[in-house]
Amino acid sequence: METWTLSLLFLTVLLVQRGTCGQKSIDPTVPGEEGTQSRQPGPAGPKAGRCAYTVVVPQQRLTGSLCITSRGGESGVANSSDVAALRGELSYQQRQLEEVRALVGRESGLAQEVRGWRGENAGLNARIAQLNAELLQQVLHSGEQALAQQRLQELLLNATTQVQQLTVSYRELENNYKTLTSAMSSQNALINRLEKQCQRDSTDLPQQGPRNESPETKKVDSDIQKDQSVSRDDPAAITPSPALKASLASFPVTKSPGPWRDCQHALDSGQLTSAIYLLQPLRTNRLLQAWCEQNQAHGGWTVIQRRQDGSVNFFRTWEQYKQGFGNLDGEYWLGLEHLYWLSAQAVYRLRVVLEDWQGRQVFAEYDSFRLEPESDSYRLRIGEYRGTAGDSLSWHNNKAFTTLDRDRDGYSGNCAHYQKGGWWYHMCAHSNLNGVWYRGGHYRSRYQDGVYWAEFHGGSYSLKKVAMMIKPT
Ligand SMILES: [Ca+2]
Repeated sequence: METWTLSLLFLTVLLVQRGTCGQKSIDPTVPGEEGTQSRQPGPAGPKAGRCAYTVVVPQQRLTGSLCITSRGGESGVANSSDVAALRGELSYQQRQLEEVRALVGRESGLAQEVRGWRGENAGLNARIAQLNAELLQQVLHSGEQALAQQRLQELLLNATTQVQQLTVSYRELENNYKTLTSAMSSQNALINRLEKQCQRDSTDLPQQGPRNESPETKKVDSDIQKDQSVSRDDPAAITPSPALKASLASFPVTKSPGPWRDCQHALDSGQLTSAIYLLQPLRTNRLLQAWCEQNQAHGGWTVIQRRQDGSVNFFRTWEQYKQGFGNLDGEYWLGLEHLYWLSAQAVYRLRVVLEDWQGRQVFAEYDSFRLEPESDSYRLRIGEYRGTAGDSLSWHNNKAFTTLDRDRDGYSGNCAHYQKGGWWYHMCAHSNLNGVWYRGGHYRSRYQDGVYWAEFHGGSYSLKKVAMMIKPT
């Protein structure tokens, strides 16, 4: 642009000079930024005083160099017409120059504007670069977030899988438990049938005085308490037939005539020996056998529960807890139904006798004891405590009985499952005398399932000997 401007100025100067030598005009508007002008040396001799100009324009506009030659009048003296023509030409050139100057002014304005735009452009470029950097950072950040989310999803997936596996395991356990319960029930039924068969066989035998029975026979005879009872629905049971009486009397350890209302009744009738006695509560047709404790604490105690060597499993079903189980001269449970009828015939008190592994004996007595009927889940009703063991049963007062197959406790699960017994569980137990008999006192178990009385050595100490007995007040 500047070169073009200078070229135009130079041309103007030349034209002004030409005014003095009577040159012909050339077209100064011929475009071409690169165009050059050169003054050719004038001819010598007679042609001196005349001017000749050569204007070279870019070849891309014109083909080849353009040489314009103008000669003055033949006479070599400028006349007035030539001067007028030159003046006209000069004024024309001046106008052209003004236009060019205006153009130059506009061009410089445009150049400034362009420079301004360039500056703005640089600012915009910097801003775009900054935005790019921010965008990149955000992309990277969002990538990290996506990774974290993916990790969370994986964790969630793992947890879900574990829960599903646990559910499957739990269902398997449940099925196994049902199978075991079913097997236990069927075995129990089989034992009942065998014992009934045994009873019938012994009834059919002629009475020939004391039999020389094997220890196994003796054990079976005294094993399951329920087989010593007779259903009220059986008409023959209202008055025991001589044959039945004979069969019951044939138990070697049951030497007293009976039946007695309870052990106090037997004691009052002169039965002073602690042994198994035949009992029949008032207003019932039930005949049952129980161990009578006639020496301890003034005697007359009907033993309803006993633990002493872990020989009997107390993790039993409702039906078994209802009817009773175990060995009358060893560990046994008298049966909730028997307990109900016994405790319904008078006001009874309960005595719990405990012995630890160092031989220390303590007791807990409750001045009243009775059970509600089965329709109320043999709910426990006990009175005031007194004794040396501490009171670990009042917390269970007014609670229903719970077994592994009948949950009547106040806990969301079944306490019998954890405590491994049947009891008047609350949430769950301060006493668990039907739990697992562990040898040696302190035991290790996942659950608090030992034979314990919390007020005496706590819940993680399994007692050596335990007995529950009742007696009318
Ligand atoms: Ca429960």
